[in-house]
Amino acid sequence: MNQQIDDLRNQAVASLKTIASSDELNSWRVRYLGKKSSLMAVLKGLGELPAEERRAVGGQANQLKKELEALLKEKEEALAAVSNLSTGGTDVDITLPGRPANLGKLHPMTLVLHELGEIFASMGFEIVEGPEVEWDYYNFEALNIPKEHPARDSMQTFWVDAPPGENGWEMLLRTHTSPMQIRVMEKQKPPLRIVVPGRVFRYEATDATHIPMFHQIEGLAIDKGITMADLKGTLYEFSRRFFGTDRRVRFRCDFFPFVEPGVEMAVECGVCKGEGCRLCGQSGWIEILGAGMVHPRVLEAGGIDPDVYSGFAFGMGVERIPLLRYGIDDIRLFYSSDLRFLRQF
Ligand code: YSA
Repeated sequence: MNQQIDDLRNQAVASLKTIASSDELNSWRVRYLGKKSSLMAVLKGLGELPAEERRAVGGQANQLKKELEALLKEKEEALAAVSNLSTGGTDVDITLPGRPANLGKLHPMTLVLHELGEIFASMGFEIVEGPEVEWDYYNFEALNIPKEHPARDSMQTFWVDAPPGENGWEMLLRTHTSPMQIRVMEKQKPPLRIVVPGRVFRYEATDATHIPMFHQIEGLAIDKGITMADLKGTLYEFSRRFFGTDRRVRFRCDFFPFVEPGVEMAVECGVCKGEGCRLCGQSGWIEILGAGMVHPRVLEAGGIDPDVYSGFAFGMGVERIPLLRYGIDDIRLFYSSDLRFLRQF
């Protein structure tokens, strides 16, 4: 019986496809759904079947009836639309060209991340990614920021209410991409050259250059004999390739517990060209990254001997890079979902 109903369905569906007039459609209706149709005969004969077969066949036949009724309605509407058109009706003009589908494109941050990845990959850096939800050990402790260290205040974070990990570690949303320095050192031994792009989170107020969720790209190079000159050379080369040769770059001393010595790098403001404006806080410069020579304690935490190896690291704020290149005066525009802004990239 199952096969018989399946065959009936295939036959009905195939013949419906060839129908082009309401007369033909009416004959089709009588043939497949009318009182004397095979389907009605099956439904009427259900009472004579054994109970277990009755349920299966009844279900299948009723489902087919519903399906054919729905197909009939659809076809009726399609034929009515065509007839409307041919008789001068205005409901549907099937000759009109379709509306073009809206095509999405990559978000400006994704484009910038791709470009940064390409620049660093061409300098021999491998691209790796890490978890956005971290243990405080990797985010702070292994980076030479013990509990109660004042440096933790500069990165207020979002703690996750979860059971503690190994050695009572607490869970948090990572405040920077630097925890990946340790994770990579634990797995790979020098020579090492990696960049880590990704999202980071900070519990802080927003303004034209600060948002609570932003992207960073971390860089780490470890080998025998790496010096500050390698760090500066790499970052100058990045700036030349991304911003062009005429954009000034400034290095100043800075403090991060996980480097010694530490620096910050700033780039001449793209909006005021160094004159001073709202975006750069009238200074003419925008800080884009922190960097330095990896602290011996951090190398040790990653299982690398600081007497043999040295390394440099940097952490760049990715949103600030297109601000500088295109002269955008507010970082919040990237996440405002304003298509007038996003379509420009
Ligand atoms: C320093 C030394 C290293 O060896 C490696 C990395 C670092 C950087 C360190 N992990 C760090 O996060 N430093 S930072 O707090 O100064 O942030 C780095 C960059 O992120 C800043 O220069 C800035 O460009 C960007 N940034 C910071 N807070 C931000 C932000 N961008 C947008 N919104 C915020 N709230």
